[in-house]
Amino acid sequence: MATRTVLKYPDPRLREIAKPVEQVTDEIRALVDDMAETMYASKGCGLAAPQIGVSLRVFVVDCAGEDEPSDLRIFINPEIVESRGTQMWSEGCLSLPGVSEEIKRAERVRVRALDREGRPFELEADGLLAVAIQHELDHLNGVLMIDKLSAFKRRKMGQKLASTAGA
Ligand code: GNR
Ligand code: NI
Repeated sequence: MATRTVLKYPDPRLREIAKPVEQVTDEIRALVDDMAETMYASKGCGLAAPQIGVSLRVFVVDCAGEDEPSDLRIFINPEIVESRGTQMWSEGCLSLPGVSEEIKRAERVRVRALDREGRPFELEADGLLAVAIQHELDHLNGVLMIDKLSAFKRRKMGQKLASTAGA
C-alpha cells in the first residue's frame, strides 16, 4: 500500500468524467487500498479516485467518529437509485484546502455499487454518510462542492480560490 498525492483545485483532472470499472481485479483492489491509506493519512472522511488522478468510478468513505472503530466503505461503479428529503451540512474537500461551506444535499440516499470483491450491494444512508456519498459521487462526474454554492457565495469563493491557487 502507498499514499498518493491528492490533486488540488484547479487541476483539470478533477473535472473529468470518470469511467466505469470493467472488472474488479487485484489492480483495482490495490487502487482501493491506496485510496483508503491516502484518505486516512489526509484525515478525510472520503476520497474519490479522480482526486488521486485515476479516472475510474471508485470511491472510499469512512464516516466513523474519532472514538469509534473505523468503518471503511468501498464503492465501485456507484449509482444513487433513490434519494429523499434535503439537509444542509458544512462540507470540506481535500482538493479545496481551507474551504468549508454549507451545501444542500439529499437527506437519505439509496446507493447501489460493487464491493472490493466485485459483488453488487445496496446501502441506505442518511446524515454524514449520505452527504459523503453524494460528495464523492460528484467527484466521479467532475463536480466539486463549490459548484453547488449560490452565485453570491461562489463569487466570494472564486476570489479566495484565485488568491490561494497554486500556493
Ligand atoms: O474530508 C472530507 N470531509 C467532508 C465533510 C463533509 C462532507 C463531505 C466531506 S468529504 C471530504 C473529503 C473529500 O474531499 N472527499 O472527496
Ligand atoms: Ni472532495
